[in-house]
Amino acid sequence: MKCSKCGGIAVINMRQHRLRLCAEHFVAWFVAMTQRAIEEFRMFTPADRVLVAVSGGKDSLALWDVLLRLGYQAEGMYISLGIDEGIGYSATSLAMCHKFAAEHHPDATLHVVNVGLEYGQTIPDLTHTRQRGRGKPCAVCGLVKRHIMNRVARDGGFAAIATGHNLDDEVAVLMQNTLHWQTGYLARQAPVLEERDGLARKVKPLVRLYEREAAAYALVRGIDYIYDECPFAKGSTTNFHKELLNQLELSSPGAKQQFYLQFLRARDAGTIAFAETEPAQLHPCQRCGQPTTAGDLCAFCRLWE
Ligand code: Q46
Ligand code: ZN
Ligand code: ZN
Repeated sequence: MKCSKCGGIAVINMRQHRLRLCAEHFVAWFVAMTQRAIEEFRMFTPADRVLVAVSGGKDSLALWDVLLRLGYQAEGMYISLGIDEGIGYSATSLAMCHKFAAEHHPDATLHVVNVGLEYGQTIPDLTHTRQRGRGKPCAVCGLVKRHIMNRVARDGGFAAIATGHNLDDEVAVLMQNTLHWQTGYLARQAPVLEERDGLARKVKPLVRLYEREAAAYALVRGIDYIYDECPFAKGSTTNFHKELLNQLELSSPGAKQQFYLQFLRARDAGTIAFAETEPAQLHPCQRCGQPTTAGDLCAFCRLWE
């Protein structure tokens, strides 16, 4: 297999782009595709400070690497959830973030928030007290992560929070929203969520890239990452939809990309329209000051009551 650009040995064949690239040209292509999304969706500029949510996985570490290589002011943020499940998930993923910074960008800043140490209970502890250990901890976990990310972004004066969501993630959500005709979500699903009433701006610079491309990027750049996903992600609907979409992609290369990008184009051009539900009114929580739709206390503060 030869590189479409230089004739050297190709390390990846991207059928949806009819492109085979060698290691050097693939890295340049991946960085350029990220930059293209940042500009196309007006995510941020070199003058902005960006907080990158890193999990120790391939997507978020690849994103942090690309942003730093592009010269953006990108600081990492890791939230330690205290999940072990026999594989030391949180400990290993934090170690991967430190290792990445030390090996690739020793001058980079990594903010670490340890939920257990800072608030007295880990995510599994909270699930135990709140749900008597029943069900998955994902609802509590999502709430805690959103709160902490928003707090760090706001206190640190960051222009945006960048997450490593790739095209596979976004297209799986799109499929889920379409299958259930969640029109409110379909009206809002986007690579950029604007700042609103104290909720930090959120951006997804890898939206043009497939998951396998992020994995290939990490491999070619020698980025070590945690291969296991969070043990609680197993069997999720998102993973099931990702598998279905991969089968579709196999027989029809580019299907995932088309589904997502054409949805964005058609919606933004007004060809398809979804009635946007009026966003709920937000007011500051009396304890932490973060925006909430609930009563005096936000859902996060009520967790610890
Ligand atoms: S929500 Fe659930 Fe994730 Fe939290 S408990 Fe793990 S799978 S990490 S994205
Ligand atoms: Zn080449
Ligand atoms: Zn609060």
